[in-house]
Amino acid sequence: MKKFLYIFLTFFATSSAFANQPVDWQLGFQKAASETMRDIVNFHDKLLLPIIIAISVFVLFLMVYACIRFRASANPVPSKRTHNVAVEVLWTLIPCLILIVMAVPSFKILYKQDAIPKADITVKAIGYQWYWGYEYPDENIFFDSYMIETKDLKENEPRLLAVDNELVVPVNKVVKVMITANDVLHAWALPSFGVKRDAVPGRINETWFKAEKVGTYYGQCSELCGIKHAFMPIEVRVVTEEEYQEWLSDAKVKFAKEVNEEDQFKKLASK
Ligand SMILES: [Cu+2]
Repeated sequence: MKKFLYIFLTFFATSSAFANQPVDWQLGFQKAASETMRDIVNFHDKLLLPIIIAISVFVLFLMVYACIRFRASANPVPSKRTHNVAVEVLWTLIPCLILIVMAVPSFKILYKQDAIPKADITVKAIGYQWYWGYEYPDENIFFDSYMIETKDLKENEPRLLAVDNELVVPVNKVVKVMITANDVLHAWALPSFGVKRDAVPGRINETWFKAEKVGTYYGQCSELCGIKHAFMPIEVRVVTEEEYQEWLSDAKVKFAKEVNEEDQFKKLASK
């Protein structure tokens, strides 16, 4: 028993250490790192799971009861009854009520997630076959984000999840994500933030998240998009405000989308 408890505890200890990415033998969701995801996890754990378990136990009980009580030896002359109005009304009404009980909090979360608060930072994620491109429209930054091949992985970099250039955002700030695609349907999904939106060519979808903890979070393209669908992961590094500003000043040089107009003008003038 002690050994079992130990294994049980280590399982939870390790899963919290690597909580922002999938782990071997994982059950349930990745650990929440935003309010939205916390709502979703609570909804699942505290409302849906008890309902599911209660229904499963009830149906199992009915089956076992019917098997024993109405077995051929105990019940040689079976009833010929085909209708029972009361039972039929009940087994229609009760499931309806259960669905309503689930629908109300579900819609609440959906609408809360749908309303984008005033954004501190806006980023644009563009799906390509088969990698992501990220743009910071207000900062003149644009870069591509490719998965790192298994043979090139460094220590601690998770296989099929680590990328060369990750999205960097500050902690505790509302990040608005505009999502689109260049070729086919993709989907930008990050389980820890409770975020998943389709990337549709010619259309911009919007979502948002506010990461509450510094760390690295992994997601994957979640819309079948072709042969390398499984190899276009999403990596988001959540950093402190100071680290973000530092990254920003480097990125503005490294990933400059277009030459600053003023510089260009000066260049032309000097010719
Ligand atoms: Cu894709």
